[in-house]
Amino acid sequence: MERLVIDPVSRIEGHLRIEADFNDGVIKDAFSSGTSVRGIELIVQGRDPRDVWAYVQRICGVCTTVHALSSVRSVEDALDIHIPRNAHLIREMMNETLFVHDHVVHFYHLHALDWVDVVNALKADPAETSRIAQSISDWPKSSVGYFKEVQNKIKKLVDSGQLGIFANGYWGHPAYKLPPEVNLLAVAHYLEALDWQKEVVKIQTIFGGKNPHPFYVVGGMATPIDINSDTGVNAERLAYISQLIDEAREFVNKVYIPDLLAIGSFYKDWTYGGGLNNYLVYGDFSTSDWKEVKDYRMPRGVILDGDLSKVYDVDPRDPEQIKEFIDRSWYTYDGQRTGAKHPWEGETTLNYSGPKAPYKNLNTDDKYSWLKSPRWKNKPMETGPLARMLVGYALDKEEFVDIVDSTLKKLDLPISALQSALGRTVARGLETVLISNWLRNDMDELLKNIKNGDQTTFDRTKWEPSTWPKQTKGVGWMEAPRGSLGHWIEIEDGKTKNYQAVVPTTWNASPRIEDQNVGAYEAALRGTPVLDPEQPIEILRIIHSFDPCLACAVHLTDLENQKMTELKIG
Ligand code: NFE
Ligand code: MG
Repeated sequence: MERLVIDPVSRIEGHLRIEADFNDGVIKDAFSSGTSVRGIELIVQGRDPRDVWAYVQRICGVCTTVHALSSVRSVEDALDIHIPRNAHLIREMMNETLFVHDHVVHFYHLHALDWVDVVNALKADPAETSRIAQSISDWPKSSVGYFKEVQNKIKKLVDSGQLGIFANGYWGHPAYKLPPEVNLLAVAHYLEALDWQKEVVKIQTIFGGKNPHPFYVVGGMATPIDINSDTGVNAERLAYISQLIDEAREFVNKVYIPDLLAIGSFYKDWTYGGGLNNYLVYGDFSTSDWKEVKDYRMPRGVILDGDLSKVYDVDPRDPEQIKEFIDRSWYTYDGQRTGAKHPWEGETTLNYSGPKAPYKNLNTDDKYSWLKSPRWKNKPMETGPLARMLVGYALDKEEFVDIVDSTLKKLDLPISALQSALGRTVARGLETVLISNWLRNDMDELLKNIKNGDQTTFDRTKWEPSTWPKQTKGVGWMEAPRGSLGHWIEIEDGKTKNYQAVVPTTWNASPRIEDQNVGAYEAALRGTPVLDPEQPIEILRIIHSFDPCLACAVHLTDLENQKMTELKIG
């Protein structure tokens, strides 16, 4: 048995380390470790619950809006605050915009190069690339001259010996299967998507005042709608958002999805990376209030062992359902090295017991990660786009069934093929289509409301802490791009007593509790053949298909002293 270490796994957010044992070219077992830790759950203790969103939003700059949304939801749940309709619609659109932005950026900039050989695009005939482009889409940038120009750009990079954003790829690896012409098409769209992504986030910038980390407020949104004003969110800004939404949908439907299917069709026999086949979705995108589960456009549920005939209910409030284990994580609970707690009882006590740097290997027989291990009814779960597509499909939601069935038909694949790395990547594209449609619908509804004279975005009825109960607790759940997210808050005397975030990547990248109870990454890697251990592209394909965000998953510490700085704010 040989142990392979990839640290850090690149083209992700945060620090992820994979240690994989393999034998005869096949991964027998794998260990996923988050190697940095932050203290954001601790920072907010004792603070005003109305301010917490602004702190926890800094958990991540990639899913730049979700922690604020989960946080205000948790406080509003605890205080029974209901927000105005416009605020609900704007919050939905903030998240929908994030999904569309995040998924496109993930596909082109974080994941595509596991499937697309950039250097091989130099061998392409641009006329043939142009023909292929026009056969799969009516996206206007498709001339022979355009693809020649892109090819020249790549050639300049390669000739200079400095590949820049394309450096350190495994170019020429036999696992790359695309013809040169399709590689060229994908690289062209990689560059176009870089430009496009800075446009779509303007929707968040306008509604939320800035991006990354737009503004929220407990009780609604801090969005100053006044259609007759010269400033703020006026008629002109709203028309601009509408235009950005249409442009975003056009890019998704004419570039992202055709590319996804074109690339996917060459990798149909690469069926690895499924893994757990247990899927968890809290659900979200309600057409009424966020807690109205029956009105979710993205439905809630759990699927076990890949059995789509049964969908189990999920309740983030139930202490028997959601627990975080620390058996293999560098924490203690009540001074003990093992155990499990529901987030309302949760505890963040750092207790590093790993090797001293520099080290060769982690002690994977004991604790080996800063991530805790969240479990549903003690079972490990995958969360994210694949889980959401499968739960929507299993519950017979029309939009989900239609898009999944038509895509599988185009690719000539059975539904079971989705339970793989490539299937996860396809599922992410399909949900982008659904969510970009909802983005359009929500904007239309907001415009209708405004036209009817409603410009309210904030309700201050329960703004004053004197109106709050002495003690209360709440949970804000949602779907974030990488999966189900929950923030649990306990409020006492107007202050935050305890705060716990359980994040999508914590579910997916969690360490095992025991060898039969491993997280989604570890399960997905087991049994995968690796052609060349010096260039483990197979591991990247599988891990990247989850779109890891370790910054989110381990929400600073000096490894020796456990405490790096103490800030006194007067
Ligand atoms: Ni930092 Fe995040 C998302 C959250 S993590 S990216 O999506 O929450 O898995
Ligand atoms: Mg946490």
